[in-house]
Amino acid sequence: MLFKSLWTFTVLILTFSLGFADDDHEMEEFLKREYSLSKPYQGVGSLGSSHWELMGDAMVTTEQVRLTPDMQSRQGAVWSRIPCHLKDWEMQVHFKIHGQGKKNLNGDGLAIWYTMERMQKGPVFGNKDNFTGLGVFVDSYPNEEKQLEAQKKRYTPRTQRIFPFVLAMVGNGSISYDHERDGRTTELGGCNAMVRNLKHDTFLFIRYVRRRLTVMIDIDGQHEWRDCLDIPGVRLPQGYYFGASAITGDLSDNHDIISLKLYQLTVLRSQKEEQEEEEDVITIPSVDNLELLRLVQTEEGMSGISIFFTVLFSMLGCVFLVVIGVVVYSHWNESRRKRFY
Ligand SMILES: *[C@@H]1O[C@H](CO)[C@@H](O)[C@H](O)[C@H]1NC(C)=O
Ligand SMILES: *[C@@H]1O[C@H](CO)[C@@H](O)[C@H](O)[C@H]1NC(C)=O
Ligand SMILES: [Ca+2]
Repeated sequence: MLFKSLWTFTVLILTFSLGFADDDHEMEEFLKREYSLSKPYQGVGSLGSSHWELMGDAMVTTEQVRLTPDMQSRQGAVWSRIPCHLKDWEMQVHFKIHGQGKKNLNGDGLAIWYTMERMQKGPVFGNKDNFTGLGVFVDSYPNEEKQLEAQKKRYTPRTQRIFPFVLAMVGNGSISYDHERDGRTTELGGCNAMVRNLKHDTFLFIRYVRRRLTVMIDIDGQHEWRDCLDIPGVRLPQGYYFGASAITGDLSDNHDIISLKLYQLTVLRSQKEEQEEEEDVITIPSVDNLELLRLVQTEEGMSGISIFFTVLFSMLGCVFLVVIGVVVYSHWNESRRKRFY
């Protein structure tokens, strides 16, 4: 009996450590040049030769691909010409958002795409609405939170956002991005990211492995990735296009892409997993348990760390109260005794 439970325990431990090893070590990366965009941007924007195509107001210089200049009512994009059939991948985006406008007098932001459609203008950071696939947005203007009244009614300080805000959304061709609410109604998750007018380099990292979407940012100039969102059960078909786009309105900014680096990840899969994925081919993008995800985000809204600290401080508070109680009681006891004698 003891032996049996020990055995189970060992198997459990092994499974766990293998699981972690699998995530951290047994994954190899290969830079895929055909899906990457980097200096000196050879042939980008010219007909035929390059893997990347420009659209709208986007321009190539020696230093960057400028999606929009710091001028009103512009939109631009750069799109890969080749559909991507990789199962697991990682995109490292080196970008820069900068302009003359003071804080919150700039806009509107940029987006990184993995979508069925390409080269279409539109209101969603310079891409069409009702897109099909994944969009990761760096939204630099708080459209909704500018309407102070609406904000006070809807949100407690905890659920208010600070802009620029990074947000991910999966569209299936009939889901509209609500610009006036900064995409709140369709978001999968996000984080704030003070990325504007910085001297150091800023990066965004999008990883898609085993149907798990992870977004991280490196914006403090420390060469450290900070978690932004991490969601399992994100179903994205193969054969979509990578792209980047940006838009300005009444307010503007320079939205620059310095590089897009796409890595193929080779992940070991068990035969069972392989088989399951072969039988369950994804044709329309979707996210598993979306309702549950929303519920957890809106109702709970507390991260593990904040729960930990809440519990910790509550306990410290109790201890403190007990100590105070004991001190007061003994004091009172003593003075009572004094009165007796
Ligand atoms: C797209 O998603 C919406 C909302 O989840 C759903 O109502 C709709 O049926 C989906 N459309 C397709 C084509 O799957
Ligand atoms: C997007 O989809 C919604 C819902 O299906 C529809 O009402 C709207 O007209 C569509 N918008 C565009 C621009 O296609
Ligand atoms: Ca916005």
